[in-house]
Formats: sequence, structure tokens, C-alpha cells
Amino acid sequence: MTRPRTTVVALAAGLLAAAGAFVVLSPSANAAATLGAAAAEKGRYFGTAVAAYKLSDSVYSGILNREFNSVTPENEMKWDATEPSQNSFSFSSADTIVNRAVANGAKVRGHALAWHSQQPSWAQNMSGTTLRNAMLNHVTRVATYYRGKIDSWDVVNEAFADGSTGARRDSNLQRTGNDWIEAAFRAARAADPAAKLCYNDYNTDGQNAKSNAVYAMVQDFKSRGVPIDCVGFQSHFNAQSPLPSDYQANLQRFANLGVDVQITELDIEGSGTTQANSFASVVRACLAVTRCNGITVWGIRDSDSWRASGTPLLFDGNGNPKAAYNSTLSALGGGTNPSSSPTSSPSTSISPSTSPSNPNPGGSGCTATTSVNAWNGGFVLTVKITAGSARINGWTAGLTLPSGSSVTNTWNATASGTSGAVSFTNVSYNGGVNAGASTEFGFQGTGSAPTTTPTCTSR
Ligand code: G2I
Repeated sequence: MTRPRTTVVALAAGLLAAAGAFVVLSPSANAAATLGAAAAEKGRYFGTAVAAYKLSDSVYSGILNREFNSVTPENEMKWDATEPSQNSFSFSSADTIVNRAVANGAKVRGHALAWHSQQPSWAQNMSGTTLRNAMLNHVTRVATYYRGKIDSWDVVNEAFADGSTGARRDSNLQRTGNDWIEAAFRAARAADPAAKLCYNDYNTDGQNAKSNAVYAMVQDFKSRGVPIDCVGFQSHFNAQSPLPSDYQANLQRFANLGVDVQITELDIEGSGTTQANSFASVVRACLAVTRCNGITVWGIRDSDSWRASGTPLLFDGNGNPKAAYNSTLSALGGGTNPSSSPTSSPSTSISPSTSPSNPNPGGSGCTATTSVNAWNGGFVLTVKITAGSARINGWTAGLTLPSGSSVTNTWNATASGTSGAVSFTNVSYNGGVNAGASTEFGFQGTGSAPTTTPTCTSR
């Protein structure tokens, strides 16, 4: 992300100085309990595809805010969504995702500027120079609109044919001339010089005729100075298309051409240990390739997937982390997942500086611990509520925000206010917690994060 941050930093520093409480959060103490934080410790991002219409679902957005530090709009940036009639642009759905990501300090992968699929009907009916110019105008206008906000663009998506030919995929775009791909990359570079420009495809995850053809194209682009910075490997795996044994080697040979590599749409059909092991293998491959920037899964919960029946994602339909989540976090070098291991201490909890022997002075029957993800000017605090030796039927966590800080967004709880002393009470579905079990809520804030342990009062 290359967005200028001077104003935000200066503002936050001013607020903190005025409050007389500049808290420095140690990355090692806070980093590894979520996918995004663990990936960040490895110099990488962990992202997900996001659907704008699901952001009002608090379970969905709660997991999104907690776990992921990169997003890819699943459909909202495609040609049919952004230019429904020629030269009339529609960015509102994509903006919802992008603005939220920018506010949260998350990266955005733009997907996708030029693709044979999901073209608006007016473009589907075009050909030749008219289509070429319309495509280049689209690339220019969309990349210009989002200039400075996109980490990486899928400039061209899925332009090669499956099978053994190594040929380009036949499409209306391909029929405008073989140079349509490099023309799209040049237009994207001119529109947003800071974004990384990627070629993205599927069935290119191992060495095969299709990936060899992409490899040859990238090699040719690099030799001729066509602007390309990265190759995206979608990595949609199932029994018919399993994780190839040469996955890491294939990523590495592309990296050796002088481009970054990214895992862009990961999902692996299956369940249990087999699925968990495959996710861990993908993570290990990315970590072993220096130029692998990060991993994006293609959705959050199984029910969010484009192939939901294959249960290919890291969270189940209720938003609970699966074995695949734990293996992914572990392969990233992350710690215990707080929400799946209620009896262990989260590695990221902040010790109270004042009363270490009495972490929850306000209540009995429950305790609260926190983990924080902070950046200049903002933070996300995840609070874990753990019931004591008896079941509880409701809970309220209380904490005082530092002066100048305020709550902007809460999930899985209702906040009593936005600044100063704020209490957070359970919502309808998470008040009941069995003895020794836990539930989580979280909130996003501006300013600096609270550093004291919240009180917990049960009902
Ligand atoms: O097919 C999986 C992915 C393969 N690589 C490129 C990705 O862009 C692609 O994503 C999927 C989305 O996950 C689906 O959500 O792309 C599909 C379209 O090619 C998306 O499906 C579309 C449906 O076809 C439309 O009927 C629907 O209106 O989703 C739209 C929005 O829900």
C-alpha cells in the first residue's frame, strides 16, 4: 500500500501527545493470534475475497476485521459491475469495500480489469478496434479512479486456454490481436504507476502446458519492458484439481523471472485433517518463496464460497474456525487461536499495569482478555469473554478508552457509547456461554487502543 499517511500519522501523534499517553505496542506481543498478524510477521499479507452486500452481517465483518489484512472485491470491480453501460461508471459497491479496507489499514487487490468473462453486454457484442479501445478506456478509467488505493491489480485474468496446447484462450478480447494483454498492462501502468500489475490465472499452479505458456509470456514481457510486476495463482483445489506436488517450485520459477508471486483465490474442497494439511502446505510454499507476497482465500465462511458444497474455506457456516484455520495459522507461525481454544491464554492478551492479580475487578462469573491490532491512528480490539465455573446467560465488558480515542464500529456486542468509559453487552446470539467456554466480540476505533484489561460482569 503506497497511500500517503502523513496526515493520519500527524493527527494521531497530536491526539496521543495531547492525551499524554503514547503507548508503544510491541509487535511481538500482539502479532500472531490472527491470520493477518501472523502473515505480517512474515512480511506477507493474508487476505480474503469480500462481497460488499455481506458487510452488514456482523459475523462476517467480525471475522473480516479480526483476521484479514488484505481484501479482494469478489465481483464488485469486474467490468460488468464498474461500467454497466459504456462510459458510465459505477463504483459504489467496490467503494464500500475499498474505503473500509483503507480505514482498517488493509491492502486491496483489484480484480479484474480485463477478462473474457463478466463483461457487460454492450462489450460482449463488440469486436475489433472498437472493443480494443473500449477495453483500454475501461482499464484507464478504473485504474485511475482507484489510483493510490490498490496494492496489486489483476490487470488481465484467465487469458490462456486449458489443456495441452499452451494457446491463448479464444475470446472477443483475444480476437482484437495477440498484443491485447500488453496493451492492457501499459494502460494500467500509465493510470496507476504505484500499483503492482499482475497476470492472474487458474490451473497454472503446477508446471504444465498452461503455466509454461504464462511463463513464456512473462519472460517475453520482462525482456521487452512490458510493465508486469506479479503473477497471481488462483489455487482453486479439489479432488479433480489437487494441490500439485511442484507448487512451490512453480512459484519459485516465476519469481526467478523477476516478478512477485501471489496466491490469489485459494480454496481447497474437503474437510478435516486432509484439508488442513493442504492449506498448511500452501502456506509453507508461499513462505519458502521470498517473492511470494501473500495469500488470499476466496471467501470467509464455507457458506460464502462460490462452491459452498465443497466446504473449501477456513471458517464453517457459523463462522467458527475449522481445523484448516488452525493449520493455516500454525503454518504462518501464529499462536493459539483464542476463539477455538477457550482454556488457553491468548498469546496476545494485554496484562493490566495496575492490578495484575485481579484482572477483572468489576465482575464475577466471567473474565475478559484482549488482543489488539493497532496501526497509526487506529486499532481493532478483539475481546474474549470466558465464563467461569458456571454457565452465564449474559455479559457486559467495561473499559475506558484513552483520551482522544473513540469507537467507530462494533461487532458481536452492543456498545453503550463511543468514548471514555464504554460498556459492551452481548447481542442476542452470544450471551449464553457454558462454564469455561468463550465467545468473542470486537470493535474498531480511532486513536490509540486501551491497554487495560476490561472488566467482565455476568448475568
Ligand atoms: O469462479 C471462481 C473465480 C475464478 N477466478 C476468477 C474469479 O472472479 C471467480 O470468482 C467468481 C465469484 O466467486 C462468483 O461470485 O466469479 C463468478 C463469476 O464468474 C461469480 O459468480 C457470479 C455469478 O455468476 C453471478 O450470477 C452473480 O450475479 O456472482 C455474481 C454475484 O453474486
